[in-house]
Amino acid sequence: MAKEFKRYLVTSALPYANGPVHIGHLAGVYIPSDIYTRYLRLRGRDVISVCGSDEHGVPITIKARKEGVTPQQIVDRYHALIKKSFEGLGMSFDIYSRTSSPVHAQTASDFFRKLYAEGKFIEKTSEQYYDEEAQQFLADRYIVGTCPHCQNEKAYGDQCEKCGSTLSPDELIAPHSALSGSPLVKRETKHWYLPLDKYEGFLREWILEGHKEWRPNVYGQCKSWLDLGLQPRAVSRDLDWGIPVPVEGAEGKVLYVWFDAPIGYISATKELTPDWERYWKDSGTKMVHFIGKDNIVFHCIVFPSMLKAHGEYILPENAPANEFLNLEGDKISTSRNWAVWLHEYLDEFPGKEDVLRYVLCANAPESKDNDFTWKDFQARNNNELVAVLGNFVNRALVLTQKYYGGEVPACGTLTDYDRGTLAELQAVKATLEQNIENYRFREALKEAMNVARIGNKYLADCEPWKLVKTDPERVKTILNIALQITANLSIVVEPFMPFTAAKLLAMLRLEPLDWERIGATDLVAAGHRIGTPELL
Ligand code: B3M
Ligand code: ZN
Repeated sequence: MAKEFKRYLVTSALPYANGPVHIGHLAGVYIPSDIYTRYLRLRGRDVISVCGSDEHGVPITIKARKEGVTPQQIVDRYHALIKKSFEGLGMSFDIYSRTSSPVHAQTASDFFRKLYAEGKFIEKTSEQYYDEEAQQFLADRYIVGTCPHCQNEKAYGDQCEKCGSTLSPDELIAPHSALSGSPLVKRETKHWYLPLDKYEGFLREWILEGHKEWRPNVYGQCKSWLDLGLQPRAVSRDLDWGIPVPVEGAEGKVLYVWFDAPIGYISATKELTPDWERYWKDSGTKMVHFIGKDNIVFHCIVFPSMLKAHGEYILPENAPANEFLNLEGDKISTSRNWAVWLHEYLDEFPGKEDVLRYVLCANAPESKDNDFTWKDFQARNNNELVAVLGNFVNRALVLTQKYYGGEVPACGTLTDYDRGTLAELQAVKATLEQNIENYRFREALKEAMNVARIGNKYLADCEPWKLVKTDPERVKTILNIALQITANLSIVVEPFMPFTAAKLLAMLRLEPLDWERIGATDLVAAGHRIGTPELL
């Protein structure tokens, strides 16, 4: 029997504030998260959804240096852009915060201090590359040299973008500083490490035994990390941008971005509600992380080890990570500007938010990488949204307008065909709920759209526009049923296409309907006057 939960805590990966959000982020993380959260709200569950900008890390300092501005200016620009574009797409987080906030600095520092005070870290001094001219230690990305594999002279200390090899600075030929160009020297530096190896036993038990229900791609990745054996992981960096390490002798050192960022979920919850501890510390909470596959190790291995080390927090119940979405057959890349940026889509396709939400859910890379093409976008819009959903709703409303001046006709005696149609409608709710509860959002969307398919078929089979001459009484029943199906649509599409749900309710002139009413055939009362139909 699945464990009963009192409340839900939905987290979505904090987008780096060094660029806009693109369709890969949406398909991978944010649309699934919003569907799940909206569904839980419709069912009246106690749910909060937290997100925010991830504003630390080396890529932000690199972008700032390239543009000759400060990291704060970079994160201010992109935090605002991301927040606005999420709102534009109907992302319904309860809070969209940011990790440069004071509450987060305090929360992350307290978290570090507790682990430090309880001796959970290893302190280790090691030699790191140092730029004497720039007077600073160099993160791998700040080291350039010739790639030993493909002779690319602009290879970085962590990877060569030309041949894709993962590198370490020692492998580079003639390594030098990307800051000043000066040759590298090594200098001693102290860092703090989380001994992940000490948590292997706990992780094996918690994941491999306790969460066999996790998605195969997530479970499999955790298993291979554990089978490879975990190493201590540095939780601090020699950087001037980030949260200062809050202990003596740590001048010029900040918390490693992947140590501080997940704690951003906690600080965002603190900013959202004084009741935050009920969500984070009570075992009655179901916490679900929505992430992309490149974040699995941080959300299923590192962050749970941090939470375990801290001792006061719950652990995630699931992390249904999606695979990657490609664009026109090529990997989406911010640096190569190969992406469909959300803010540009919203500018160029006003009023089409739900088309993007629909296509990205229908094509979501839930179990394998998938491809986004504009051809497919257009095909799905025309053949599914317009031809099925739009066509059905338009006929139901226009015919009601035309035959009854917009007044809902009374439903007469049902035929067997009507009863068969309504039985199909009643079967949707359970399947829809099952798919959403199990994070199968593509299947769930198909089920929601099935209501439109049922309606479309019903009208096409009954042909009220022909019958109206010979059997006007029968047509009243047909249109009454068509309007009940339209009202059902306004409920089932809400998690996926909230803008369309609102339009349907406006055209029917109804208040939002309760999720539990899915399948009902008395949602629109006879005599009720509907509004003017508009094309969806
Ligand atoms: N900032 C986003 C990424 O890896 C990263 C997620 C943090 S979630 C705590 O794309
Ligand atoms: Zn190379």
